[in-house]
Amino acid sequence: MMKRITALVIAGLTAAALTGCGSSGSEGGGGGGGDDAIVMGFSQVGAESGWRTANTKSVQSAAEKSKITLRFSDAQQKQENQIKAIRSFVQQKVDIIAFSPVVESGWDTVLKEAQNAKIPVILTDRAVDSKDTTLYKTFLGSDFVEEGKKAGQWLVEEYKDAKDTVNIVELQGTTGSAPANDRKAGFAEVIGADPKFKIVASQTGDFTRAKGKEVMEAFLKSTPDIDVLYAHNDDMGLGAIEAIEGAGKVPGKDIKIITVDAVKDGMQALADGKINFIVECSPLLGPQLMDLAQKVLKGENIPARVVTEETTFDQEQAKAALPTREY
Ligand code: GYE
Repeated sequence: MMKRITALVIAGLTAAALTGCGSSGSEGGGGGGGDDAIVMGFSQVGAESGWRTANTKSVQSAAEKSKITLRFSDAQQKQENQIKAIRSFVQQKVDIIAFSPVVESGWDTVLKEAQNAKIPVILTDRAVDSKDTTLYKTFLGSDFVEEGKKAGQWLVEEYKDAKDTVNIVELQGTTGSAPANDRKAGFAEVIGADPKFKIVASQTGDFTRAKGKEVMEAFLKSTPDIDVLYAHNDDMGLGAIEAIEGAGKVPGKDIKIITVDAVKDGMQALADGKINFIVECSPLLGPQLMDLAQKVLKGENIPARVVTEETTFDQEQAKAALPTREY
């Protein structure tokens, strides 16, 4: 029975459906216990990008390898769905909850409920802004401010001899999400040192290709001289490339493009000369997450913050890396 439910849940049932199959899976319930009986409730943001798809796969396959029973719930980019899923995991008495918070704010109440039920929580990929850091055991994921800084540093170097103003448009990630807030801040800090860099338009593209295209089309109409596009992820950059080509301009030449993630499609566009620089953000968090979960449930100490290691790619580096790229 348990196996069948897990398979169904992995197949993508929503939080509401998850509530429905609530109390039937109690094999590892009751908090803690031996490794082989661990049940993890995992609330994913959605399936908005190539990054997210790779992240979901990584979490699912790592759970399987570690013999952790995963109850997977897709929130379709909605915080209310994540809150429902977490409540449902609490009701089901899972051993541990992991989730990737779609936005930073508004989690205290539900996290307190998990804490009261003595179910430990691990934040993966994205952070929350709760003042009470005892509400979660650790935060595993990238340093998004650093990613924004790396994007800015490339730009400063690329235009170091330029005298004229450099007009930049920015496609932000999901409004209120940690990666959108931090990638914006890190980038702004670095380019802010030189007044020739001007962000002439900045809007959310919600981390999706379709929205990236739509917003870039609007930018191209409203802003005549765009030199650079900074997109908070590859998918929005890829959507924007379609808009740029549609407007009769050459992406990577007429408009230089910087993105974040380095998923396969992004790396291909970089190798093809349509993107100029990508800051890597690794979605392969699954193995570390399972390892941390096992340690927490054994009562071992774990660091309060686990930062993912990542690099950057220019066009030549992308050509070299593509054949062995995992995602
Ligand atoms: O960069 C983007 C995704 O939270 C790091 O979410 C993640 C971001 C990633 O949709 O592509």
